[in-house]
Amino acid sequence: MGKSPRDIWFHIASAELRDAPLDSLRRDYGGLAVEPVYLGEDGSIPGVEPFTRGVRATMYANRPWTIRQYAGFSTAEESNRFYRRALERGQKGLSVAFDLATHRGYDSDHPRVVGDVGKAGVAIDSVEDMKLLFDGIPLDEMSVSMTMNGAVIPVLAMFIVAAEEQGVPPEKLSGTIQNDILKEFMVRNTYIYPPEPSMRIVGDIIAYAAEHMPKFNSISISGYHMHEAGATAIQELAYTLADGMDYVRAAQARGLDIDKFAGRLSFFFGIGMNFFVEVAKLRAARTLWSKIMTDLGATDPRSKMLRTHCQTSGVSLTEQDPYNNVVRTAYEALAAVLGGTQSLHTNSFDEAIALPSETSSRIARNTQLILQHETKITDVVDPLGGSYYVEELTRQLVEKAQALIDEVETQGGMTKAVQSGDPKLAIEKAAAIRQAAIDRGEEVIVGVNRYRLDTEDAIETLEVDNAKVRAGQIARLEAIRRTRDEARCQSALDALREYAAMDEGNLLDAAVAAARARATLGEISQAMEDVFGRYDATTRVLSGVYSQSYAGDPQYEEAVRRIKGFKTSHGRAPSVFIAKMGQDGHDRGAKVIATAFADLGFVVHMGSLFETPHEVAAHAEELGVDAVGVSSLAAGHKTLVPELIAALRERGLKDVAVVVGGVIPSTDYEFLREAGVLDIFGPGTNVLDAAYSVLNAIEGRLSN
Ligand code: 3CP
Repeated sequence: MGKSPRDIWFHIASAELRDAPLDSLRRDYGGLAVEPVYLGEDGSIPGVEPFTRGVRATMYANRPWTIRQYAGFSTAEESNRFYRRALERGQKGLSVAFDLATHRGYDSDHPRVVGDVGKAGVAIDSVEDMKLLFDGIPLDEMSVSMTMNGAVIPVLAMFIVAAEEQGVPPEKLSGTIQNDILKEFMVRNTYIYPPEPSMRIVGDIIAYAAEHMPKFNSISISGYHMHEAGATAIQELAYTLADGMDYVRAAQARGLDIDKFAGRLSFFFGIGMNFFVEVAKLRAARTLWSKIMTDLGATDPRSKMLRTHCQTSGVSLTEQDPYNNVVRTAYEALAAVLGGTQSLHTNSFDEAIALPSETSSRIARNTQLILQHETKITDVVDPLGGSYYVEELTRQLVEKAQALIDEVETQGGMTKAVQSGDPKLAIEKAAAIRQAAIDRGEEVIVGVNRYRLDTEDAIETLEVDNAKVRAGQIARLEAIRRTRDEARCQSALDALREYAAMDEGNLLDAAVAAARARATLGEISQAMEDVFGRYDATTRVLSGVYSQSYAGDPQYEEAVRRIKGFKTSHGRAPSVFIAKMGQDGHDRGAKVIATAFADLGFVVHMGSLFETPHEVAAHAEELGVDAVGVSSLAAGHKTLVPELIAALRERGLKDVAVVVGGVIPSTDYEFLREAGVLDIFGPGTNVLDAAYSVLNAIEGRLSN
């Protein structure tokens, strides 16, 4: 007779429990007897392929998920202080946020990153910075996640060398490197090199980790950023898993045995407000991945486990009535946990406005601590398993995501699909449809399009003195360049360049040697850029989504009429240049605005990503636009916007209206207005309101 599901579960659970008796997991809630698991008739068992009910038999009953808050700002010393405090107060793992200069492979003294250094994460230029970042944090004990994709080679190399100089060899390092470049081309935009060499880098890291870092997760295949860019649950699932398939194939193509590396592939999903869909999404992801890996040749069950980190949704946070965000984040965290995540970041309530403050970070961390210690939800494995609704949603997500994966596969896989730009456009379309539903009030956001407060109280926010951080980084860079053995450093960089050019040798190996010789992050990146080149993406803007969503809407039609009126009186349509400056690649908002404005009748020019204020001013002059709309989500606005206005004035373009949208603390509004900005649109701005404002500004300027 075959083993019963309970026997199978018991066998795996016992191994997970090591010597502890199973009874230790049983609970008594005041006379109510509670088992750690409830098994149904469908044969689905937690800890057993296809892992729909979770990758562990005992899940949180034996070990709760890792509370892993993503953080980093200003200098390595400041971030280190923040980490140590968080660890003292209940956080369990680290997750490093790097600044955008670091992401894009620039040292802090590079002229293109003046507004970015230390802003949306910590500035890391060399091993010396990396050592300060982990000062007093034993890297053989603490698992460290690093969100890095573009400059992944120098950052991981510096991490390895910093650990080495702490006395910790690579085989003892535990943690995760994001190393997921495909989604960067789709949504997050912190790529450096073109797709092909970027895929080689991913493969080199997987290979290096498989050989030298057995406890380290070599990739975090991320749907989160697609979710944030507006992807539907089906798109997030399908594109993420399809990315994973390409990474597996890339590693296999270099001769690696799938079961040697697949156990260290990990995932990352975003968790939004559609509670049960988000729970089902994680269950569906595990189900699909297990099958995908079987098809790709995996035999070890560990290779088929989809282990994931989750983050509550940043775009679900609102600038208006921001304490509502505490509630939103708590529900999202609950969905992530009921979906069976391994690790979780809960957002701080002020993240739609600024960098999290000390208080908001504590509330975010405590949201998870309260779930783990007070709610008892960790006592029972997959408590929603068997719910008719959740099982049906899981089934549909599996089926529909599989259909979309098949579509991508017929195009030749994700590396090819990404180059066609189609998945990016599909996500942008979903984002525009959702934004239109919010603007029309069909989708309710409490405190924004319903139950809005008459007056909003300003909340305390954290600000980084970017000029000070940059000056400090530049001083440290100068000291490193002065004191290092220059010949050794240059020959290590030459070797790296050669590995890149010859398409052989492991780039991470060569970068570790360069990092030891105190080559900087910018120099290591540049050595590879000399061979691979820097990728310049073409920007495509959708049309028609807004006009379709608003068909028959009187307010929309009134706006279209006004723009037609403008055309009649001026003999041309009003024109706008949408600018993204600095290294901030978050372009969802910019794309939504571009799409909507174009549908309304504006002539819209979408700038490239990563421009300097002077480049934007030059385009504005060349194109003769009436207005420049700046989209800023990475806190560079106070440096970059005044520079843009000065650059426009230098060119004699004093009539070009400048408006700013994105994540701007209300305390900066006055500063920006004084600098010459005509209007500011925070998160939650209705697109039609923004269009009227821009049109009024343009007409005001033209009639003066
Ligand atoms: C877990 N373990 C167990 C059990 N559960 N053992 C017995 N019984 C159980 N029930 C074991 C595991 O096998 C593992 O050991 C160890 O405990 C740790 O558990 P884990 O589940 O692997 O958890 P963790 O180490 O936290 O790793 C989680 C994953 C990792 C695998 C998801 O990749 C990760 O931490 N990712 C985080 C990614 C991240 O922070 N990203 C930030 C993005 P073994 O290892 O020995 O098996 S922030 C981006 C923000 C937006 C932006 O981009 O700007």
